[in-house]
Amino acid sequence: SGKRLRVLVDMDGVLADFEGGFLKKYRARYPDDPHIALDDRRGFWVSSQYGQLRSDLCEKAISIWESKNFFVELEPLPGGVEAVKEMAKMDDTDVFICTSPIKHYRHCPYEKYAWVERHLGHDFLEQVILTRDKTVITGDILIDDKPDILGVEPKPTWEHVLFTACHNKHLSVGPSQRRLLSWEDDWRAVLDTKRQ
Ligand code: BVP
Repeated sequence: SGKRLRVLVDMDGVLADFEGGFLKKYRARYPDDPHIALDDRRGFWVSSQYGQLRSDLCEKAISIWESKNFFVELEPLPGGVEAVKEMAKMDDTDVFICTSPIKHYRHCPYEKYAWVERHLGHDFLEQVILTRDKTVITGDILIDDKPDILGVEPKPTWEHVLFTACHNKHLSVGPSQRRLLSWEDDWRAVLDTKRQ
């Protein structure tokens, strides 16, 4: 009963293994340069931490996700595709994938659609929202691994549920911010708290 629940699910770091895919391709392309183990990742921006390690590594990091086939070849994170499919079948529930493309647009937007088609099916392309500003998208919940989601709307309609990732696991989040530790965590209970 009541209105439908609208769930926004981020892609990189929530459904697709951006960090793992980055590290694998970075090490293959720059075997003689230092890297940052996933356990040592801090901060959302991979490029910033690599730039702090050594200034030339910032642009080397960027070269990885600007390359053809980076986004489409990302592995699904455990349980994510299954959870989204199950969510989409629930009564009175609408699921959208809400993801920010990089501004180097040659490959990324195309490959994000191709990834969704490959892993969630052609019909799921209807559910894709590409936006650089998630605050203007309305929804009840946004499941996202980025700790600070800002944009032009100061009061977004959604509650941001922080999805745990290597770069945010040590952050102490405010008392009001909830976490999903992984797709094995109780995401159904999180959704139920938002139903009318
Ligand atoms: O498309 C991803 C990769 C890119 O930002 C987007 C994050 O989208 P959401 O997960 O918020 O939807 N990205 C870019 C950089 C550096 C750019 Br310079 C980075 O370090 N990490 C990162 O994810």
